[in-house]
Amino acid sequence: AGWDYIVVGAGPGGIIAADRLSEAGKKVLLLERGGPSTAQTGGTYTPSWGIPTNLTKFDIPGAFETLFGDTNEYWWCNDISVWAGCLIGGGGSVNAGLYWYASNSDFSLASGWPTGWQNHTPYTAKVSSRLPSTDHPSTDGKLYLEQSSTVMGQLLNSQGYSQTTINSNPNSKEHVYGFSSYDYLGGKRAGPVATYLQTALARTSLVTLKLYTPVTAVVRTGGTITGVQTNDTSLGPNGVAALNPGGRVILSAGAFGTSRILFQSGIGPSDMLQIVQNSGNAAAKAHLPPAAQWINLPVGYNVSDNPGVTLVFTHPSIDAYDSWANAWTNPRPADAAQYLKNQSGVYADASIKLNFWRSYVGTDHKTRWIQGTVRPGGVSYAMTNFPFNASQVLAVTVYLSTGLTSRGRLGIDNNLNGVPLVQPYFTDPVDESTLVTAINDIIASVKNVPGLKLITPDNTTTVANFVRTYADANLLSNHWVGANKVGTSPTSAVVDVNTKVFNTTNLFVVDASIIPSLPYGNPTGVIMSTAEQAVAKILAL
Ligand code: 6FA
Repeated sequence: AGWDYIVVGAGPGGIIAADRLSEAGKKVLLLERGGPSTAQTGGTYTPSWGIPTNLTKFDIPGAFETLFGDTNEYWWCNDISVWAGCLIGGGGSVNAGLYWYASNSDFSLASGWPTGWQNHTPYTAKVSSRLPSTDHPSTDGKLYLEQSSTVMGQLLNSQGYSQTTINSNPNSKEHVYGFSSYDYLGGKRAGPVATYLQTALARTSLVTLKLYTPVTAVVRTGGTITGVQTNDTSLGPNGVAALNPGGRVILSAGAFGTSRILFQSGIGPSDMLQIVQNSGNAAAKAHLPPAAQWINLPVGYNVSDNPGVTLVFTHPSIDAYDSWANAWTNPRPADAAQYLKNQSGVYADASIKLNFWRSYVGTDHKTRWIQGTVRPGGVSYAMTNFPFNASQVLAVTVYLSTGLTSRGRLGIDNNLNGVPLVQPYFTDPVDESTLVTAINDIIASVKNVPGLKLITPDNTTTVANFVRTYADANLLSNHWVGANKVGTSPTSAVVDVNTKVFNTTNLFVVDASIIPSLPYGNPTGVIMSTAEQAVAKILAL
């Protein structure tokens, strides 16, 4: 028996697709290359201090910073050169969990969406009803470790910002700040894994989830897909999982993962397909269709990611929490005990406490938004010749978001690893100058907050030089969008308005890569709304 739908990748996009398709009575195979994440999914990576506990590294919000720099980081994709999650939930299981409901601007024509996508409200409402956000994640309703919010709130007030509950007003991002909004429930990471995936898996006669099952390519005759190539012969001869007649494949393997599957399926720019053809990977080579069947589309172009530059300060009121260095291996006993008892306290929250937004008009007269995030700690961002007290450090990362004009390109290298080919940061110098202006504005207000000291950048550099020399690896924010963007023409887009790959009959993409440009904030809220709307369009075809 075959499948009505094969969904490749169990990240935010793929999970929502699998749930809504099975809700509509479709038989769905959900293929995920990684393994379990949270305890609910069978994950077992618990801290030594949690005895006995079923709270894993992926469940505990306060463990977020410790995902970087652990001894065996099996959760990161080992064949993508930037951070990407390869486990159930994808990036949603390893990210900070910052979660912003979509705004009208996020789906506007000006943001590059084609006509037909602007009425996002019902889909955004579906997401928020399945997964409400919280800006008070601790189960006792209190905020913890909020000194950095107080300090930066003072600075922002002096610049005419006002405080708001961000997700109560998704459309207002002008001179506002508010507490971080997260996709946590009950003091634990939730995301689509805790909600949509559970309803999908409850439809046992319709949904099959296979873990540790990487898809290398789709199997196709011309533009018609008949199945997908896996490593699992229990799914079909030679590991090919077959579609039912009229069936469809949905790629939800993330920006780098989906693009690679397309290249290995003979879909994309010829330079990428030639890398597959000439590769030492015999299986990938063997599954690549002959050149006469290649489909030329701009897969991997048009990518953006928020460039972020981190300023480091000290203030006597701050508890830097050892910059989270001991949060996994050697926690403060009272905080660990409190969290284990009822998922309250410091550990019920990730490091980022406050977020702020405003717009700038650049020298090209275009409007760009900046988002700022505020966290206690962040000593690793300090590059300074000033002496400072590490236990009083706070870090403010300033990102460019909606309206940024730089674009890069992603692809594969000769080992078929996913890589940025052209970094998406500051290819337009006005992006850079706008970010410099925004940072200068923040720095100009440091004097308004008694006791606040800027340590990075220090007095050996100018802000402009600091930003210009900031390493790409540090500008990176892991919010890749646009590689398979939605549009109306195969010369400039990869999927059509129904998210179908151009020049195919039954291949779709539903993940971050179809989003044409960056939303106001961290993208998962917009990715989930996009997935809801995409599935509705696909089912209506
Ligand atoms: N986004 C937010 O909204 N808030 C945040 O706080 C935030 N922080 C981070 C962050 O701290 C890090 C370190 C990273 C990496 C990302 C962050 N993001 C944040 C971005 C957000 O997580 C991503 O934008 C979002 O997860 C993208 O969702 P997608 O559905 O497009 O794709 P994923 O990469 O999440 O999932 C792809 C899945 O496919 C994975 O489970 C992967 O294992 C699987 N897969 C890949 N290739 C496959 C293959 N060939 N076969 C089968 N499965 C495959």
